[in-house]
Amino acid sequence: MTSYRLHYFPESGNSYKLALMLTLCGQSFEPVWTDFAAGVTRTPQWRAEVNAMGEIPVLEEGPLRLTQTAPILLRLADRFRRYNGRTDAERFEILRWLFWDNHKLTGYMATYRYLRAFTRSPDPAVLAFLRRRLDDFLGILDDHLRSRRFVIGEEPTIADFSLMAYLSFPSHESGYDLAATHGEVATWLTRLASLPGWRAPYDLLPGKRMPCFV
Ligand SMILES: N[C@@H](CCC(=O)N[C@@H](CS)C(=O)NCC(=O)O)C(=O)O
Repeated sequence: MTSYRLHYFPESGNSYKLALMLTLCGQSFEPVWTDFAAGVTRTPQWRAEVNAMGEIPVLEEGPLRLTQTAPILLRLADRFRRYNGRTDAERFEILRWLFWDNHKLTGYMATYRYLRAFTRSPDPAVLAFLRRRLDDFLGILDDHLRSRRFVIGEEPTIADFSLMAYLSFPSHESGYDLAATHGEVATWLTRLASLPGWRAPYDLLPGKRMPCFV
């Protein structure tokens, strides 16, 4: 049986993507809490020993140290034969949405939420810029979900787990009331939260939290 260790911090939606996927695949993992707020991931030592890209999460799989959630999700989906799509066309769609999520939805939401909730006095102009972009991205996802139960179609895949991660944290952190503004996204999140074994982010990612200013 493979042993997993996940380097994470509780507010990290990227860590949640992996924690949720492992959990839904029936795998346990050892949580390795990392003091992101104190700048541990910026230290030369951490970059030399844990992740040269300076990012959380890092997943240790036995002797391997893996980074970047998209290829890790693909690897886990292959290994456990779950949430991977059934056809080449579906797998192409999964890749398409994983790339879009990393560049657009997660990329902007992670930055926006972090600045808004976990820094003391964020620049209002920066927040306004990021929010305008996010309004557009959430609208795109909302339109896409109008005619589908899940992102790729009728069954959940790793594309759902990637896209949903940052939207699954308490709404006061992002300031988005999705039920009011993006009803299809809100319904899809409820559908995913009812998958057997689903757990909320702060349930799966325990430990000391950062001060939240909102
Ligand atoms: N594309 C990466 C994104 C990882 C990422 O940006 N992680 C954040 C924390 S959730 C981070 O470590 N940021 C540090 C930085 O941007 O300097 C992935 O999917 O793993």
